[in-house]
Amino acid sequence: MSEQSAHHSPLRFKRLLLTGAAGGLGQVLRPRLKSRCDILRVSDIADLGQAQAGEELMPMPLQDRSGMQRLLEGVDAVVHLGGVSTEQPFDLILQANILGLYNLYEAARKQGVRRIVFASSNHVTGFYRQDQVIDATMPHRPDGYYGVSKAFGEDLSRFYFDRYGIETACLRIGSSYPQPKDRRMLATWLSYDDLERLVVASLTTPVLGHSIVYGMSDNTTSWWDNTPARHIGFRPQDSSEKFRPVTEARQAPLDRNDPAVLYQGGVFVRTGPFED
Ligand code: 15L
Repeated sequence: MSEQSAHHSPLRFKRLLLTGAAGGLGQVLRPRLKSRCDILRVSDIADLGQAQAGEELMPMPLQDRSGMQRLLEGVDAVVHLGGVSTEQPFDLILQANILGLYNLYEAARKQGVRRIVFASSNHVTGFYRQDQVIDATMPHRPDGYYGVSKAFGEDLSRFYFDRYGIETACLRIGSSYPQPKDRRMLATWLSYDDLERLVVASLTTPVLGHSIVYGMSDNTTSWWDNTPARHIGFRPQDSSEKFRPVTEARQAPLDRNDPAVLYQGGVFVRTGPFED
């Protein structure tokens, strides 16, 4: 198969690793990724349930450095959703998202894994305002320790690409749920089908390099310009617009002095404090 024709085909991997497989988006992607590979290795520290056909269960804390080496052994590519996914005290984030990410990339380097799809987050740029349209070339403005840890992940993965050629797609996922939960999510919503499209495009595009892409559906209101990531070939097919009437009716009028209304990160910009 030529590199060109591989671009949009349902490329089959021998073994894919999905971390965070028991989490919200891990549960969504687990069956969908299984159809793209012979063996899906699934990992988490939470309960993974029964192994389905073609699955290998390998629970592993991201902090376990030697365990992470075993986790990445024999793997063709990784979809890394593992770690802390909300704002939390720094020490929790440090273990999973900073030390854990270092362990993952060191394991990838030593085990010869050449491509990683990393669940970054829109909270890397959460302190841009909701009246700004930004793209991935603009400076980070994290809205908490969680956003800072994802910014670290984007830089760490760039370093592993520049020095070792390990390709990474940093997915700055917006809000991936069955439907938007509030007005903010009319801009940030990513449908599950578009999430799958984004992950599959990131896994299969012939030349990924180190790329940063916002994970959002084709929403009418949008704060993010994905032009710098067009080479990935992600073309969202869904839109939050059909949920606008019900979403707006459910929510009280917005208080424009509320930082959660002003800034793209929403309530994340005023979560905490966790220090005394
Ligand atoms: C995230 O990064 C979180 O993982 C998720 O729980 C959502 O809150 C999302 O961002 C969001 O910004 O809506």
